Amino acid sequence: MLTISAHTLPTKLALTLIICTTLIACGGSGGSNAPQSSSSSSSSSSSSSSSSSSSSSSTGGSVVGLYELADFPIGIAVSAGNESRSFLDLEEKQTTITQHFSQLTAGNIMKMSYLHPAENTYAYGEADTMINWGNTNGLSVHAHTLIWHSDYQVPNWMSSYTGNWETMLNTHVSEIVGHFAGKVVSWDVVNEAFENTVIGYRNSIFYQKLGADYIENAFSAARAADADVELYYNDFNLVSETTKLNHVLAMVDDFQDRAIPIDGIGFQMHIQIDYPSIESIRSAFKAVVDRGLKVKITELDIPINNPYNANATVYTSLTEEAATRQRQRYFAVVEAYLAEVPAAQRGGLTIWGLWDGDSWLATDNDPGWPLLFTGPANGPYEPKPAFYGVYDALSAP
Ligand code: 9MR
Repeated sequence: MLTISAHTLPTKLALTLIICTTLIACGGSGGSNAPQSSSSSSSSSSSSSSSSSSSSSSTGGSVVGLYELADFPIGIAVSAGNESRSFLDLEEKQTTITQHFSQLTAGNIMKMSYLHPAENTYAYGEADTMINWGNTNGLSVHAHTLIWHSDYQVPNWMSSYTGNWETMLNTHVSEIVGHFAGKVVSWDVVNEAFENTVIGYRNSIFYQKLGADYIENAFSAARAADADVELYYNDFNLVSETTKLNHVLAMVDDFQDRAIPIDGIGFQMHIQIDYPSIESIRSAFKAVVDRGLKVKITELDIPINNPYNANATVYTSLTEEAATRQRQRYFAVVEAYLAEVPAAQRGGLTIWGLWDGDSWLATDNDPGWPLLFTGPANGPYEPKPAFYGVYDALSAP
């Protein structure tokens, strides 16, 4: 499984050699030497700040970059631009990102309201800076997202637009995709267009204006603006809500019948530690694979508490038990991905944030602990047992 895409190879290997001597110990190959103990990462908090050698981690194991274990992009969602905690302001974040990831997604700054703040104004500066950093450091960019109903993401000028909506949205898509052509490898073209229930299409402002046509229009306009970029439909609950998945699959079937361009489905996967079942996850992946599309896990995070399960153990800290369960859950998700999705259809795996304190799920009452790394806020960031869950799954023969 140790395959690195040609365009990332030289820079990434060089960076790994430099960085792994200062962050955590590096091994020469494969994942068989990944630390196996769930406590392995928590006890190594001093090693990253003080170590300048490539000596072993606390358990005697050693690791290579996650991305080196995969034949598909291993992505990370980042804060950038003027957002607080931008990775571009924090070298420690850059260090961990370049060591383990081969793809960036902007957690926010490539959404509609950021890129298109007024009808005739596009604001590309922050995204360009982020993308240039990625491309300079050997990371590709998955772009998120051209059309999303969310109230605070639809720009105000658009919400109150009184002109021709079809023309306006086509211009929005083609202008933005055109600008980033050749700089990003894939787009979430439309995000969250369906309800979980039999209702089907979400009654978004776009749906109210144009009916379901806005979705296919966006895919066609994106393809016209960039012949090479991969085009994804992205949504949540696709691994847990069969009704919703079926809406998406019906759309895919219809697109394929009518030659509307679409390359893959983005499974957000903001999932729970105990829900949904791995069988449900596998069968959702398989349904998309069977249609010949790519499967991309676009926003994976797994908090240790499931607020929807009244019978679940409630963890008030990242105990060894919770960390071990989380590690096993991450392992199972990645294992399912590798088992169900043939190599040619793997669009990649993106984790929705670098370290626990950065997560959208973290609140004062419940930090969630959903990600692969732990803080302090300014780093250095230490891999959690969850990290080794991903690592082990990617390393498995
Ligand atoms: O993580 C993102 C958070 O910082 C933003 O405040 C929020 C609203 O823009 O969006 C979050 O990311 C969402 C993503 O764009 C779409 N899928 C759900 C994600 C979590 O809410």
